[in-house]
Amino acid sequence: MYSNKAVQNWVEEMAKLTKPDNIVWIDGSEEEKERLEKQALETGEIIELNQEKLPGCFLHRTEVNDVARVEGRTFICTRRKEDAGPTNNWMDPTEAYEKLSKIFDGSMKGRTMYVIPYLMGPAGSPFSKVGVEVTDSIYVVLNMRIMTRMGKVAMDHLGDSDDFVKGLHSKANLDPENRYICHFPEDNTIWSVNSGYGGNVLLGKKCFALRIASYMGRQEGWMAEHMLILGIEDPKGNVSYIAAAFPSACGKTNLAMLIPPEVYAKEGYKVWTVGDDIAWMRIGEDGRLWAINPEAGFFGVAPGTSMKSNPNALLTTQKNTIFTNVVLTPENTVWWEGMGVEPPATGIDWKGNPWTPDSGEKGAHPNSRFTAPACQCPSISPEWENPKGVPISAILFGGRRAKVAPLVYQSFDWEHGVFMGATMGSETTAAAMGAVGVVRRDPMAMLPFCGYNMGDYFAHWLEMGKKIPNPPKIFNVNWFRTNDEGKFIWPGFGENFRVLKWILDRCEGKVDAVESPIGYLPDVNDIDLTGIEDEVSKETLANLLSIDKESWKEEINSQSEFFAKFDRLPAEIKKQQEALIKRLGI
Ligand code: O2Y
Ligand code: MN
Repeated sequence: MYSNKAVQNWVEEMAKLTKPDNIVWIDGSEEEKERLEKQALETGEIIELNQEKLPGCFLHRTEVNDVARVEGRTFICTRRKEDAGPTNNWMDPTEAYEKLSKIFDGSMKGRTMYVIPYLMGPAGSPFSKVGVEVTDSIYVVLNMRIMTRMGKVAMDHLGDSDDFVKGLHSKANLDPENRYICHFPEDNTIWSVNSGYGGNVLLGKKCFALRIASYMGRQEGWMAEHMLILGIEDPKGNVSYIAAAFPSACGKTNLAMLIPPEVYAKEGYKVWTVGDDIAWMRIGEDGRLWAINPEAGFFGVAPGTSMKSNPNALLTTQKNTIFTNVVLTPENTVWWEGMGVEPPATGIDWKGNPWTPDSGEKGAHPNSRFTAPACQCPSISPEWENPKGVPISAILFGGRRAKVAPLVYQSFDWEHGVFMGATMGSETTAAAMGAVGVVRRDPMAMLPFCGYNMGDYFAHWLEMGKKIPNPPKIFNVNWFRTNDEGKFIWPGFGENFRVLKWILDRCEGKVDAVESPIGYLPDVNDIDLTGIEDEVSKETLANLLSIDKESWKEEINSQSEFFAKFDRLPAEIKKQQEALIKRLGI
């Protein structure tokens, strides 16, 4: 047990409610990890994988109805409904505490309560913040050990302060009808019940580092964003950093771990990964925006991860990794669709049933995951744990747009950039997600993760712009333009480096741009196509950079429809849209 009285009192209160048989205080030691792994192996909660091929790796399977974040059951519980805003589910905090207390009452009977102190951000960083999660799941403890700095290090950071985020989690009986992920930003509190999966239960990630932290950031004058952070080193050894927001399923982890094309690698360019999902950003003494990755690991989606799509991610998962809902092969290794290797002739699927590749069923769940330590990533930046963070030169927004958005364009200024972020959207690809090609608006990729009214969130972005003396430049990128046959025109993956290079050249004032109604576009000669001329001709590039007025007309109507539901839309956002309409002459 730790000596912090505020933590002790709160844990006592949570134990009174959930009534566990015993309480284990997590210290984060190696000995503790081994003990917990042994217990989880005995209960079958985790399965040991082939320790020669995958040392320190385990497999976990969730309930079949508990395989993803549940946005419909995720609530922001502010005293006033309007403070949660039109894009969040809202519940009155008194009602939520009452309702959930009934579900939590005795939910840990016969179980152990684990008390996990954890630090979001590097030890000793002024950016970093402490959370304490109590949970009845060893799987959660073992994942939090990878995703956060867990145990004594967090309590040392907290000292005798009561400034920590209180997270209560219980699997209860995994009843999907009584599954709730409730956030109380006004109380620094998260209550999550009846799930055992990922984003619903690893409370440091989406719940704290985005929903609660975005609320904190607005109060305290900083930003918690759904952004990867990467560094690009030039042949002289100078490193510039980019933060980028994309909705889920747009290749954020791939971009964060990108390998430059051979022509650039030969010249000495390198890409460094600082983070793949979340950025906390503050104004530094030098007037620039500085960012840290508050996490310590990657909770990456497994299907589609291969030595071709993302070698760095795959190599990160070769040891000390927990795999969730993937195929177990006869040699006790793992497999998933899109891994780029032949499937095993037989295996056990994510549901725990015998499986063969010709069964007609997917072996791994499409949202199956790996939880892997960031420090194992071959491209991890030497600066990734720098307590000062890294200075951000450019912010990127993007999504999947078949026609409307060009490959890349730059905003005219910060306010225009905020408008670009506010109008971000992605077109649906899989029939399972509803109609194909429908735009899902996802401002700054924060729609499911903003802990307060999204209109106020836009206002916060605009306010930050006034306070940052030397702000990052803002860009929009789109890797997903398609031709008339529906095929992607831009090769993507490592080739995206060519676009990043133009972006950094713009930041450094090394290259001119073409002014267009939507922003600054590259001249067709300024995106280097050396080595891919066969795939992307100058003409193709010109097509990738073209603007189709009819598509923009539709786009603006769709933006207006989305904005219509906002009760607190800053006037500046409407003003930006009107200016765009005027520039387009539509
Ligand atoms: O479904 C989940 O619980 C995971 S979702 C996720 C995981 C890692 C990083 N990003 C996301 C996301 O949905 O943005
Ligand atoms: Mn994410």
